[in-house]
Order: sequence, then structure tokens, then C-alpha cells
Amino acid sequence: MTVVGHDAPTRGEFGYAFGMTPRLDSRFVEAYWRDGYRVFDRPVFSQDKFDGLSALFEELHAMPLEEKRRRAAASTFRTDWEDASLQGLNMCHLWEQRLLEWLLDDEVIDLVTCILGPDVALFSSHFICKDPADNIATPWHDDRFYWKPLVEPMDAIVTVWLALDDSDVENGCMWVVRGSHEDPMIDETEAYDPERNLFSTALPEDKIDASKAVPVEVPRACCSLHDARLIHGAQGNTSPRRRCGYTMRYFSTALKLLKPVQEHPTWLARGRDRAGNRYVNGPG
Ligand SMILES: O=C(O)CCC(=O)C(=O)O
Repeated sequence: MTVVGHDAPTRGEFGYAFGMTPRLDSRFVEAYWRDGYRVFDRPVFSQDKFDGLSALFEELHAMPLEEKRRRAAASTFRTDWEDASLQGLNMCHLWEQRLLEWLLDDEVIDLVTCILGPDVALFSSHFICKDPADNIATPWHDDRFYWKPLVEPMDAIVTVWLALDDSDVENGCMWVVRGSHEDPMIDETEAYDPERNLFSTALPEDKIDASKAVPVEVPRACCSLHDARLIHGAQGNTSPRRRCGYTMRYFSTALKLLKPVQEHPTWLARGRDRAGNRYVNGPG
């Protein structure tokens, strides 16, 4: 791991106030780095805060495409949105900045800093909502394939997968190939039908040893955390229950961003920059 080594920021070495217990203990953090993921089976946010995020999600989920287009066209950051991204609520914090209240909240950043160290920034976000019986799969993939033009190296990026609904095997929870973050990236892809899959390009099925995959079941309001290098995917939701997760993604500021901040807007969430990056909220 690339992280550690810093001047102590106000919230202490691993992002919690001096004298307070870290949100994740050392056993959790060691297991995370060994397996590439872990489930945090306690509420991430206070009840009020979680309810506020759920209500905002319902508003965005129900919003007509025309209204999403209107909001996105007025975004300070990007105006060239594709309908699929708007409908899929991918990166919607760039046009719905109320989401930053949760993405930069101490309760979630206290988890992230336990994993990545004290200096962390917001990379991206995406509501991945599978409606009842929509049967849209997430093919096996390694996030490095999609993010290689954006940042390097990719050994200190964590996704907080916050469950807005209970997520389990029945309604198409995420599955991971435990420990695969230690393997070199498989630089091969295959085309997938975008009508039936979340992505149209992902890993070839025959490259994955699915017998090593394990389900990541997460109760509503809790989260899983996973490494960007971990091979993961999900089956379609064939159940009568919705399965929605908010993926909140963070990186250590020791990693180098490869695009100007206008092209890939990121926010310093806590601590300081360590790689000469620029963020929407500074420095520079
Ligand atoms: O929720 C899913 O189906 C997939 C999640 C995922 O690919 C991710 O969080 O990187």
C-alpha cells in the first residue's frame, strides 16, 4: 500500500479525533488489505442523515430524464452528459451537489481514513440501483480497466458500497473474487449486451475462477468496502425486492491524478494533497 507518512491533521492520525477510538479496528483493516474487501455491518450514518440520503435518492430516481438533462446542462463541471449516465445516476454529485454533504461527511471519511490513511479525496460516486426483477447483471470487472486514464497507481482506492436497501444473494448482491486485488490486472475484455448488463465492456467470463467468488451481503444502512483492483460483479436482480447501493469512491492523495480538475473534478475530503494534485476545493 502506498499510503502513510504525514503531518498530523486536526482529526488525528487515522482521521478520528484524538482520544477517540477509530471506526475500524486493526483486525478489520488487516482483513481488508488481505482479502481486498470487508463488510462494515453497522450503520455508516446516523439515522437522520441516512434517511436524508435515502429521500434524496428517491427524488433523483423518480426524476424525469428531461429534468435530469436540464440540471446537468447547468452543471458547473460538465455539460456533455449521456442519457445513460443521467438515468443511471452515475457521477450525479457533479450536477446534484447536495450529495457532497454525504460524500464528504465525517462519518464516512472516518471509515475511509482507517483504510487509506489521513489524506483522502473523493474520486467518484454512482447509485447502482437494480429495480425488482430488472435482471441487469454487473459483469465481472476490475475497476482499474475503466480508471487507468484517470489516476495512477491504483493501489489505494476504496469504494464504500452503502446499502440503501438490504442487499443479498436473492436480490443480486455484489460478489467478489477474494484476494484478486493482489493479482496483475487482466488486460482483456469482452463485449456485453448493454440492455442486460451494467457495462458493455468487462472481463471475459472464462478468465474468472467463479468458484473462488463469495457473495457480499450488506444490510440496509451498512456498507462494504472494496479495493479498486478486486475482481467483482453481480448477478441480475430477479427478486421482487429492489437492490440499491450508493458507491462512494475515495483515493489516497498520494496517488497522481492524470486529468485536469475540470475534466475529472475531485474533492479533497480530509488532510492534505501529497502528489501535486488539484481539487475542486483546493489547493491552488
Ligand atoms: O453494485 C453492483 O452491482 C456493482 C458494484 C461495482 O461494480 C462497484 O462498486 O465497483
